[in-house]
Amino acid sequence: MSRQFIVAGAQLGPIARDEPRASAVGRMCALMRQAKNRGAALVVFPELALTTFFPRWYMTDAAEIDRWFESQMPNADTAPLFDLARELRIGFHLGYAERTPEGQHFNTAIIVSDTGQIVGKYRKIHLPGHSQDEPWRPFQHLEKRYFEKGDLGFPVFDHRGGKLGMCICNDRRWPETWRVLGLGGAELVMLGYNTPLHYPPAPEHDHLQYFHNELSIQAGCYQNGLWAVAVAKAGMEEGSELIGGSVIVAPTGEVVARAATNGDELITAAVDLDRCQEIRRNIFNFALHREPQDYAPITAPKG
Ligand code: CDV
Repeated sequence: MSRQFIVAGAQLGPIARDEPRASAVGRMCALMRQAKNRGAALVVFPELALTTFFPRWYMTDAAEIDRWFESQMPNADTAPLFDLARELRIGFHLGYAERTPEGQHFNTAIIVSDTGQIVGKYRKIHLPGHSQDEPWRPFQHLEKRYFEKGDLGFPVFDHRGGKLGMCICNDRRWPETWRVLGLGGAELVMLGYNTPLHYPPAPEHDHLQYFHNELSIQAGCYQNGLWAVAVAKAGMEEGSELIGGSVIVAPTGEVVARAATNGDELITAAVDLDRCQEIRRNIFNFALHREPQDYAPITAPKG
């Protein structure tokens, strides 16, 4: 299979609190068709792409909380995406809230092949925010309340002739995420995000949100010699402005595609997985130049 293909990032504009999943899936199917028309082999959707970003509300009722989660994948609401992928022969990446048969809750992303099979799964490890209601905030960020820390590590999947990895939103800010994926051999990392423009604990950094987004992704790509497709849910969603700025970044750290709007928008780029070697054979040749014996504090217990 060719290691050169077109990849698409399908940024979504806001999803209203009462917008049915079928509507969000309809918007995603339209973007998937656009991606196919542009020759893409793989299309990346954002974090928690099926609903509004529900962790912005404090909830106590288990049934009310579970309504935001998917107990099966695919299910009746998401089947059209899987069917269309099969029809168009295009793979996709999807972020969603997962409820396991054992009742665990994760912020999850999957890779689906162009035959509609789930070929990879990742559960978010770096969960930002807080777990109790904090009424001083203009909106909540309760990921620590609604999700458990992911239990799958940072797996890398052999797919499309390459090695594909995933991370989710806050994960992208942590160099450890990228390094572990890089050490696993990842050549293309897919990630979705919901990043509010306003960060209540440090509002003095609000104007840096787009900068910090690109800084983190570009550094992760360059320092590990891999591609990334980073895709936002963007725009004014239920009173919270989410940044856009979806990007596709090359192993050199260069941005090769960037969204121009805060709505539903497709970005595409031609990816050559062999270009990872430009970095991995040279400045970041891990086998030659890493010095892990001096990195012990990185994996020491926190605190
Ligand atoms: N969904 C997220 O993980 N959002 C965080 C915000 C809360 C800082 C992010 O890192 O973008």
